Amino acid sequence: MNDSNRNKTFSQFLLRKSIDPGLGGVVNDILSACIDIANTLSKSPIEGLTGSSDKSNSSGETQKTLDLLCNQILRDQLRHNQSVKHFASEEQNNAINVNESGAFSVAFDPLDGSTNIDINGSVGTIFSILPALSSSSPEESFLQPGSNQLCAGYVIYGPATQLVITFGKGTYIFTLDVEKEVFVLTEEGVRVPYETSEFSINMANARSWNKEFGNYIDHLLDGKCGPRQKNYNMRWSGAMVADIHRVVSRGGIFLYPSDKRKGMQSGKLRLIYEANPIALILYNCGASAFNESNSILSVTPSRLHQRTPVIAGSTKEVYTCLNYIQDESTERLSEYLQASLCHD
Ligand code: FDP
Repeated sequence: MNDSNRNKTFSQFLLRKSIDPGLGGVVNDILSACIDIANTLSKSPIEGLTGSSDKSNSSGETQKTLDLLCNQILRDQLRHNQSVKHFASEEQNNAINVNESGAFSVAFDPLDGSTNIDINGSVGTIFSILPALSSSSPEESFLQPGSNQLCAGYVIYGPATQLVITFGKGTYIFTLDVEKEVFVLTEEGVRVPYETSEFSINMANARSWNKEFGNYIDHLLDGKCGPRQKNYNMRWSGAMVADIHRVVSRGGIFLYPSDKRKGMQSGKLRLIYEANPIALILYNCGASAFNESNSILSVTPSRLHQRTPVIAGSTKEVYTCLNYIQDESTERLSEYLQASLCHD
């Protein structure tokens, strides 16, 4: 990284890149909320904030106490920002009107991977900023394809708190200086390697996958002895932000496909709050993000809480996976190649 840019604060970065001040102000407010969230998370076991609440979200998932608290922190911060027209959260049923003359619609997942909270694992906040539409309902403003996003980012709360962000040209990583409470630039021009030998999936769902997708994973597991002719490593943290951050940092493929379980026919992850912002970040570092047939960013959502399959990461591996899903002949190829014995 160019030394003159290292440790530039986020505010200095906004000025240097001539980011629209209204848009920059919205991101600054999101980041203030994220600093609050980081502080809240670090004290949560002391203050008895871990564990589940007695509430559930619109998808019927039980909400953690911290899901609700982090949602409230973001709401409180954004509702005073004059540039925000609406916001929508994974943790709320409906989109909220903020300021009629605002220019932006902000969607967020306040605490992604919150099941990791109880094990002190990494979690994150994901956000997406769209141009606000002057439409009849706040919800309609969010029903735009992800390619319309003006800015997308996530903050990962791990050993360091980091912001990964794109304004549609390149992806940047900032690290929170906890003493000064500012994010400083620690990496620019982030690139995800084109090829990988690492995949990320919840293998416990294998029995529910469709046949073609199962073949793809089988061939990764076959390693050098199978048609892919190389060994793969697997990692799954259980928080999308953490698994995607690995992909951003060193390449890989992240997979949450559709499967045959009840309610999972369209996958598990949310298009507007999770998949779209992650997809914009990945595309801006040379990686790819698809549902099982199209680029995620090309999909126009029809519902606020719409789910989507996600196949994202190192481009060559993403395309290979799509070839399997869309072509049953790989099974025959596998049988043929398996006939020749191979050992590590
Ligand atoms: P969580 O439910 O803990 O918020 O957003 C959904 C998500 O986590 C992702 O962060 C994560 O990748 C996925 O669900 C994990 O799902 P499984 O428990 O089915 O593996």
